[in-house]
Amino acid sequence: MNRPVFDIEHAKRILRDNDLGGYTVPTKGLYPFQWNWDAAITALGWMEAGDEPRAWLELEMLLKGQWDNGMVPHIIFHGEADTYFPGPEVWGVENAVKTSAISQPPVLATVVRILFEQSKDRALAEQKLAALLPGTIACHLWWYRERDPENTGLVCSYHPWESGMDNSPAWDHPLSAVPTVDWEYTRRDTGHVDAAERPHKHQYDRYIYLVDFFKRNRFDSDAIYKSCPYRVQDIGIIAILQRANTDLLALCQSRIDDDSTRSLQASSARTAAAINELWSDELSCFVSRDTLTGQQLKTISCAGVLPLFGELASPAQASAINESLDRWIDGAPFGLASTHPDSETFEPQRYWRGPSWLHINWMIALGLEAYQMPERAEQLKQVSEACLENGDFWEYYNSVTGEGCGGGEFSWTAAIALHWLK
Ligand code: 9YW
Repeated sequence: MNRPVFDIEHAKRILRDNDLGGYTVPTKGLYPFQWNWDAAITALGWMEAGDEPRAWLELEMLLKGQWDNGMVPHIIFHGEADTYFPGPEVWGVENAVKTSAISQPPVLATVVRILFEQSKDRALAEQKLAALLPGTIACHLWWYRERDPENTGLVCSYHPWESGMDNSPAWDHPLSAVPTVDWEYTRRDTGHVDAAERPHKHQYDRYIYLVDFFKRNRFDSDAIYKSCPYRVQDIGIIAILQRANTDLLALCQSRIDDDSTRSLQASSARTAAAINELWSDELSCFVSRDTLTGQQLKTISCAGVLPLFGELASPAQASAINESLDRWIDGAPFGLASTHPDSETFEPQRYWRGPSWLHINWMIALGLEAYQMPERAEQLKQVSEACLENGDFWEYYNSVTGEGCGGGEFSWTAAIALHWLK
């Protein structure tokens, strides 16, 4: 296939149009602020668009929202907008820069490493790396300290939004144990996008309950760890953090060697030693676990393949996963469906219950390369390109028909196309 299958200028234009002055919104209207993992992926696109200073600035703006304890929030409310719910007043965070109170998959360090390695302006790269390293280290230390206080090696998440995979079927059971919010609210998402492509009200009622719960607990880490009604060891976050930690330690080499780097090394080793607790022989895939019940969450999802990206899988686990990808891609040929197409909960158009997301496909392809499976990585590239062939950069794609879904003119889709599929 001749590359690229998409209009490069169009992809660059999306980044410019979504740029609100140093930070890029995922798409106008639906998501009018800066999101954590979107920002990292989008920085890759700015780099490919030839604007190195702008790529670095995206990450610097993200860290402007970092909390004193090291957490990088999932949303940074740099400006005001009334097209999104829940906004800063609902989250109730009183910091100078308004943010949400949870985080998102920490792909930041991996992106910093890629930018640093690709950068042509070496002086700028050294300067930006020095500026970004302390915050990035603090972010990783936060994950291990606050989200794994018992040193199990497996960090936990307090909200489906934290996973970045909001309504994945993996969260159905733990979320059903969360009470519903007791006040009325108006969703904004279904005013922008077809409700058939979004989570249901019964899920939103619980998402908002949790937002209230964090506020009621004054964002106190100990209190939330002890009493949060949703506490899941999320295989996606764990795998992405592991990869990012490897990348961060590589960047620290010959620059920083202190208690923080030694602590990060020890954390990575703990994760590698514990990961088999999240392997399911029955499903031939990694899974998440509800820490409140101790039960594995038996869903075959794209998150369960991400341990390849984190290089956490044994060779036998990697080849078992690889075998299952045959049927996975046959059943849903446009990218890697976020939920396995044979699963009862599979819905090819509904958000994280089956559509294909190009930035996830990219991470999985990198994982496949790390396990010496270049043909499969190439296949993932081709099925991702197939999504773009109608010429538009959607939030995500129906994995059975290839139809674009969710928001249009979407930053991370344009960015990952520029970075990966050009
Ligand atoms: C929401 C911005 C974000 C992504 C998440 C995705 C969605 C926001 O959009 O969440 O309100 O549901 O699930 O991964 O970062 O693109």
